[in-house]
Amino acid sequence: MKHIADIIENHRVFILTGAGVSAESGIPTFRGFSGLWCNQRIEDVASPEGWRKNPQLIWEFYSMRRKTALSAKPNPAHFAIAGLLHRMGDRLFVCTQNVDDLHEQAGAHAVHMHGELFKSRCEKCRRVFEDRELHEYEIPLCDCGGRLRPHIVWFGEKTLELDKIHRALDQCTLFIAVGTSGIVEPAASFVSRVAGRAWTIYVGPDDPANDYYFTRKIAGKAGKVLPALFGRSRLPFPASCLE
Ligand code: BJW
Ligand code: ZN
Repeated sequence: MKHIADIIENHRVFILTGAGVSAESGIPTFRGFSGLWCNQRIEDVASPEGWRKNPQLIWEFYSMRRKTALSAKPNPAHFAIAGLLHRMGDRLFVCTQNVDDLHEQAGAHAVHMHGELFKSRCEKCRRVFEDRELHEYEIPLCDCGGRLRPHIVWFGEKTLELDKIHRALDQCTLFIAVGTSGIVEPAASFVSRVAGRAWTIYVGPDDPANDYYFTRKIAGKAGKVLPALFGRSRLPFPASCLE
């Protein structure tokens, strides 16, 4: 019997992960904050305007996020992706919108297009630092005297590594998005860029906003679906769908 993992491994694969992949590790999805944090809209906290208005509040928010992420462990979805990467090497490109380090903890290298929670950046000299400290009470400073901000891509800011990501998208023959609502650009448009040329699969419990562009949708939690999809399970749809 043909296994889906064999078929997947014959492709050049692009995996885009979103907050849903880390949900089973105890990290709330972005819209799972119910849109509010300390009576602030998330969009106002994760924005350059929010930083300009009240940098201390922004550091409180990201310190809270660091606290949660510091104790989080990768779940079976992260391990399934790492296992596939181990088998496929450079024929698999993993791009994440998540700022946690759970892909890395599971042993996978992922391109973090929205930045990294455990890094900070100097506003003045632009150096990027590894930083796992909490800065709840004062704004940290760089050796050069500049203020440190979270190394996070906020709304209105340019996402990271977009050229590299576009090259990988243009080469892929199978695109898999997992646990992302398909609302936030430019990630939401990756699927339409490859649709018609590559197979496109969505994995998650809810339909994403961009579901029109997916040739297949597999309803379920990432921690259940991905180990089955990338392992030796029965096909959730006919193998011919991907050949
Ligand atoms: C499960 C599950 C389980 C639950 N298993 N699944 C075009 C049109 C309109 C607007 C724009 C546009 N282009 C750009 C914009 C503006 C803006 C944007 O997209 N706005 C939208 C709100 C409309 N985009 C930007 O500003 C981006 N910048 C940009 O495009 O710059 C252009 C530029 C060019 C040149 C110079 C300057 C600028 C930047 C976007 C940055 C996003 N940053 C954030 C916050 C920072 C990180 C942080 O603090 O955490 O990143 S926003 C937030 O959303 C976060 C996420 O990474 C991102 C995506 O969220 P995601 O992953 O989809 O999560 P959710 O919560 O939405 O969905 C979770 C899903 O999981 C759900 O569907 C559940 O069903 C599912 N799920 N459990 C599997 N167990
Ligand atoms: Zn500096």
